[in-house]
Amino acid sequence: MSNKKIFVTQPSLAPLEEYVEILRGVWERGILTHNGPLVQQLEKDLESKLGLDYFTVVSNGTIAIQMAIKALELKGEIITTPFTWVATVSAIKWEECTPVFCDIDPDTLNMDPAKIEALITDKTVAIMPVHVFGNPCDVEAIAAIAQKHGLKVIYDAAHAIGSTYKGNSLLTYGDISATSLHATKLLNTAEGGGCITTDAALDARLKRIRFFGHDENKDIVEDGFNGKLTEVHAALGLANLKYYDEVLEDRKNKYQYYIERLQEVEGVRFQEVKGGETNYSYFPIIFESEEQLLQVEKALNAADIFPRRYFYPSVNTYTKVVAYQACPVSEDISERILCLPLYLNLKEGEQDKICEIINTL
Ligand code: T4K
Repeated sequence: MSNKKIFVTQPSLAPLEEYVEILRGVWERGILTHNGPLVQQLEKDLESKLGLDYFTVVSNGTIAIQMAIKALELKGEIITTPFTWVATVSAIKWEECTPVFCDIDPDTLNMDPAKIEALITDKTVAIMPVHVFGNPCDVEAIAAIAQKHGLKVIYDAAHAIGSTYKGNSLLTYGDISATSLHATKLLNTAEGGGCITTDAALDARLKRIRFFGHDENKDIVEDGFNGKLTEVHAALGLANLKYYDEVLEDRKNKYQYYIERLQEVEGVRFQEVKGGETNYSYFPIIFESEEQLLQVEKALNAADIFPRRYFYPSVNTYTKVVAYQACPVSEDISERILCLPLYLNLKEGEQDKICEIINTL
């Protein structure tokens, strides 16, 4: 085995020649952006591959969340999870809403639906859960609470392309799902993202917001901004999409192999997937203590293996950005969770080495 460094992830990339072949058309047309033919093709192909009504591709996953908030005209408090990447919360803040943190379920790592209602006030306008590491939230319980209180639901589905619930793409749930096509995600356009909805009028609005608020005559009819994806990025998405099934299957196998090899390790447990199917996009392990985590991390780093502490620290503790609200479960889990390397090019011998190091500590 080579001594190359092993990171938490590596982008899944189609063969370069296939990407270049798609780019040839971009060069010929000279259309680089502004809802070009490849962006439209990518949207159509994603809709049919994932069984979605409307997928509007955008320039990144953070903008997708902001666009969802804008399209639903939300102003007020948004109940979200502290166990996430900071982008969930910064998007809420950039849209001048206030994040209110709901603690998580210690097993699924998703927002605990039983804790939502106590946080609802007369200022609450929406719930924004995250399908953490692609693990489906309890979408039915969340929909019932939202309906009872007249709230919108936006899913931060940054990790969730490929996850399903009752056989449907997880992205079909909520008023809007906002996903990411970042380099580190299951399907990538280098940078990119998308807003998914089942509502045609809402989708048309999202497309206007993405493009400065223009209508088809270039009149300004919305408070829009620039959320466009370029043709060069869409080309990469189209090239990579051809390998989507292979990537998903490979991750599933590697995810299950980790479970087999690590389930006997003392003091270690895994994220619980209930009521749906994950896309196996991350492999988090939860230790008994931060001390145990640090010991494992140190041993892996010494072998040039670099897992990541997703998500650490818990976002409610970023006091330069948010007012602290206690979320003891998220704060506790954040300190003792580590995501192991998981990607298409991770070799069997490399995965064995990771498991051996963890097993022998
Ligand atoms: N909501 C949630 C729940 C999210 O997790 C995210 C993003 C968002 C919203 C916002 O979506 P975007 O606006 O990003 O589309 C990464 C990603 O930058 C970020 O997209 C992701 N979540 C977050 C969980 O992870 P870092 O700081 O860990 O990335 P970095 O550069 O350390 O990369 C991790 C490893 O991946 C590296 O060790 C090497 C490898 N890598 C990375 C890049 C960028 C490559 O091999 N090639 C690459 O091009 O944030």
